Amino acid sequence: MSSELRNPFEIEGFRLVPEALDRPAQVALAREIMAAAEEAPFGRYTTPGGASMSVAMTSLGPLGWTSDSRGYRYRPDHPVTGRPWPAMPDALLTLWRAATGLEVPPDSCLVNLYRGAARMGLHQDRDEADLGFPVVSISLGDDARFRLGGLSRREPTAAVTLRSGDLVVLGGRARLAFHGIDRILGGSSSVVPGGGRLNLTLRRARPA
Ligand code: MD3
Ligand code: FE
Repeated sequence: MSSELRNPFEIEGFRLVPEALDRPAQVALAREIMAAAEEAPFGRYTTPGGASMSVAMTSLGPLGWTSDSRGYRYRPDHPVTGRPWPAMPDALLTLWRAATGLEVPPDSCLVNLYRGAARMGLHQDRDEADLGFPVVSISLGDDARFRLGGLSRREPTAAVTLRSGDLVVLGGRARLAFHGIDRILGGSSSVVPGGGRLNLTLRRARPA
């Protein structure tokens, strides 16, 4: 029997909750994130291969995902300011608990800001110590074409549109699926101050 799936979105552990946040909650959260980014500015990281990422990133919570020429890692401080990352908003801790049913809280929220032609190539998320913990993603602002594949790069991929307020839980087999963002539909939403798309990924980076 083949391990390949006809439709990657039927992979075990992928759950999309459209409009998990209503419009007022989206606006409040987007504002809160942009305010936190005054303290921990967005930056464009460099990959170990030397390329500059088109997505601007910052983090909230005890640990933040970063990348530079020496590799990917979670660190407790902002790479430019040296200060701790801003606190994780309570609304995010509540969303994580509701979405996952877990008592163990996330220790990292990566904030991705997509403007203009920003995109994210197909990749796996495997920098976390315990890949048994799910990842929870919240989209705010402009629509995005999200691409999902299988557990190897060779497997077929398919795309869906993620809209403002949508929540995705990636657990089980989906946790190690290849995924990326093909493009943003610029100007499709006014939720993010200054325009564009924010994606928040809640993660448990360190063991419980
Ligand atoms: C599927 N972010 O930050 S979120 C990332 O919209 C990332 O900014 C994208 O991929 C974004 O690493 C996609 C949805 C998502 C997040 C984590 C996953 C999908 C995932 C982990 C495993 C499989
Ligand atoms: Fe990812």
